[in-house]
Amino acid sequence: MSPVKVKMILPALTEAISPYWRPIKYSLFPPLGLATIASFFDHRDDIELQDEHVEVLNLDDDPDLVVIQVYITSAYRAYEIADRYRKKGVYVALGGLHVTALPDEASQHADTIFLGPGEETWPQFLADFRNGTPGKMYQSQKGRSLVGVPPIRRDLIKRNLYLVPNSIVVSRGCPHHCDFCYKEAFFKGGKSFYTQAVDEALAEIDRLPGRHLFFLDDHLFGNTKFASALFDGMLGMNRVWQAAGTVQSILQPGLLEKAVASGLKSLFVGFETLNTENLRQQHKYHNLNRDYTAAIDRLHDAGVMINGSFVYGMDGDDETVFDRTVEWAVDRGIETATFHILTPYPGTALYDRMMSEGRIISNNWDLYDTRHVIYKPTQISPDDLEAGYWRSYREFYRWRNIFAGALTKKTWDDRARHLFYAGGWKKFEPVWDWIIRAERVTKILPMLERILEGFSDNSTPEAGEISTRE
Ligand code: B12
Ligand code: SF4
Repeated sequence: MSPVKVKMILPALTEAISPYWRPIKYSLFPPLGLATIASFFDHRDDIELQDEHVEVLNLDDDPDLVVIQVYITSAYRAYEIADRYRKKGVYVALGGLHVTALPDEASQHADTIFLGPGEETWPQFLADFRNGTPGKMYQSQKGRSLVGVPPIRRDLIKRNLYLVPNSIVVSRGCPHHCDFCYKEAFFKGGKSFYTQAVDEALAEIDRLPGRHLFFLDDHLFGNTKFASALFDGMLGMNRVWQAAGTVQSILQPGLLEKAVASGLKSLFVGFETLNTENLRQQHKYHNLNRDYTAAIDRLHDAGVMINGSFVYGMDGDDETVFDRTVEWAVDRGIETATFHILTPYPGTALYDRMMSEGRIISNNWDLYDTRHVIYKPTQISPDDLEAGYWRSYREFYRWRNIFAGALTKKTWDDRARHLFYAGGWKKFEPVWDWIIRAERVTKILPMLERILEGFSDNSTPEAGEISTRE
C-alpha cells in the first residue's frame, strides 16, 4: 500500500497558549505518548508531529490520517481540531486518558477511538486502516507489554523547544490504587503496572544525548527488581536524573542508595496530605503510618532534592490546612512544592463517589485542571479552597520561606543549591518567558544539570564534555 500522510497533534489547554500565562511548565516535556505510537508507522509514511503547547498548529493541511491525544483539560480543543479535519473528510483517530474515561463523548468527534495504552491497539488499527477496514473502537485489554516495542520516534520531536527534551518512561501505570488517580480507569481490563525489559530501557537511555534525564513514570520504584537492575545498569552512564517515587519506596532499604549512585538528584514525592483520615478515605494506604519526615531526611542526606506534591480539599481538610501544610514543607526544607485542588476525574472511584453524593458542581472539563473547585467540599467553601490554594503557592515561594527552607540544610553547598533551584524556578518567570519565546530554552539545560548536581560535586564533567554528547 502507498505511504500514509499522517498528522499527529497534542492540543494545548487554553491557558498554555495565552500570552499572560507562564509558559515554562508547558515547555518542559515533549509529547512522548504520540512519539511512542508513531514508532509503529512504516518508515515510508510521512509523519508530522505538532505540539500546540510550544508551536502554532497548521490546520490547513490535508493528511490521510489525523491522530490526536486527548487530556481532560485539552478535550474541547482536541474536539474542535478533530471536527475541523473531519469536515474536510480527513480520517480522525482519538486516544489518551480522556477518551478512555469518556468514550461516548469522544466518539462523536472521531472516526476511531482508542481506549487505554496504545502499544497493542495501534498496530492492529494501522493494519486494518491500510486494508481499508478500520474499526470504530479499539480497546486495550489483555496481553499488555512493553517488551519489544520499537524505539520512540524521537526524531519527530522538536528538541530545541523543550527544557527537558530527555523525558523518558520505562514503565506504565503503578502498583497502587488511589481513589483520585487516573490510572484505575485507564488500565481497566488488563495489567495496570508493567515495565520495559531492563536492557531495552537502558538502550533507550543510551540513545538520549546529554546528561540530564527526567523519568515520567508514575512510580519508577514500583517494581524493586526492575528498578534495582535499571539503576545498576545506569552506573557509569554519567547521568543526572529526576523522577517520581512514593514515601514507601524512599524508606525501603537499599533502593534509594542505588538510585543515588546512578545519578538521582531530585524526586517528586506524593505526600498528598498530612491527615491520616484523608489518606484512608482515598485508599492511599501505602502512605499510611509512614514517617514523612524520615523520608525527607533520608533524601536530603543522600543529596536528593524534593518536589513535594500536596492535594487540598479532601473531606478531612478545613481552612487551616493551607498554612499548616506550607509551614510543614518549609520547616522540612522541601525545595519545591506542587499544590493541587482535589479533582475527581471522570472514571475514577472518587468521581463516582462524589457523583453518587450529588457533590459534582461542574462538568466543564476546562476547569478540571487542579486549580478550580468543581465539587462541594465538606469543611471549606469553594472560594476559600481556591484562595487557600493560591496563597500556598505565594507563601511557599516567598523569599523569606525560600531562605528559611535553605537554612535547614546542613552545608553551605546544599543551602546554595536550594536557593538556586527554588528561587530560579519561581522567581524569574519573566526571564524564563523571554528565553522560551526566543526558543533558547535548551541553552538552560547545562545550568539545570549544574544546580541539580550541587556545587560541591566533583564528578561533573567539563562543559566541553557535555556539549560533545549533545
Ligand atoms: C508529563 C506530564 C505533563 C506535562 C506534559 C504532558 C505532555 N507533553 O504530554 C505537563 C507538565 C505539561 C503536564 C501538564 C498538565 N497535566 Co500532566 N502529566 C504528565 C504525566 C506525568 C506523564 C505523561 C506522559 O508522558 N506519559 C507517558 C506516555 C507514554 O503515555 P501517554 O501520554 O498516556 O500515552 C499513551 C496512552 O495514553 C496512549 N495514547 C495517548 N494518545 C493516544 C492517541 C491514540 C490515537 C492512541 C491509539 C493512543 C494514545 O498511548 C500512549 C502509549 O501507551 C502524566 C501522568 C501519566 N502517567 O500519564 C500527567 C497527567 C497526564 N497530567 C494530568 C494533568 C491533570 C495535568 C494538568 C492539568 C495539571 C495542572 N494542574 O496543570 C496540566 C495540563 C495538561 C494539558 N496540557 O492539558 C493528569 C491528566 C488527567 C486526565 N484525565 O486527563 C495526569 C494523568 C496526572 C494525574 N495523575 O492526574 N502534564
Ligand atoms: S501512587 Fe500515585 S500513580 Fe500510583 S495510584 Fe496512587 S496517585 Fe496513582
